Amino acid sequence: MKDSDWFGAVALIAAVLVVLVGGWALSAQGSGSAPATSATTTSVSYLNLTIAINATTGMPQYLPANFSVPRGEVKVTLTDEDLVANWSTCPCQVTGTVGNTESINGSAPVSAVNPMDVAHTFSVPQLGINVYSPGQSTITFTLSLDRTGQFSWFCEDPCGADGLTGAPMGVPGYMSGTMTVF
Ligand SMILES: [Cu+2]
Repeated sequence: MKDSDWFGAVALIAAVLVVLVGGWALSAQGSGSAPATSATTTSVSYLNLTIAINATTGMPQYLPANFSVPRGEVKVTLTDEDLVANWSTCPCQVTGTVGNTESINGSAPVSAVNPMDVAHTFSVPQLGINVYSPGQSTITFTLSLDRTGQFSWFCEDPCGADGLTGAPMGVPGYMSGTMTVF
């Protein structure tokens, strides 16, 4: 192929891309005030987290601790295999989720959780997210993530036998990790 043909082909591809991207941008703008009904702008994805008992240390551990989710709506299921616990100073107000609610074992959405029932939290301070997990339970909640980046999450319930040192609270990957939004 001659150089001029190459140039022509590249120019054609570039022109097609400009048209495609431009059209996408226009349609994204056009959806405006109704993103919930627009399949092109709201992705829905799913994230499954488990709090399991580490077979070696015997300590509760989030699996996975480091994970990636796309922007948009993320429907999270958190299965807690740890024992029921009582965190008397729990703030226990659900924040940062869609509706500021969570469901516990398939319940209707609740905005507050009984401190007597809280074994662990899933908290992302940068995003204002706080959800509360009773032990031996499955909670579900939806996140609406509009910022990309890496966000540290924590369990804020001092759930280790020795407080904040050692596993699980003091060892990354047990009760803390990184959520990457892409
Ligand atoms: Cu914990």
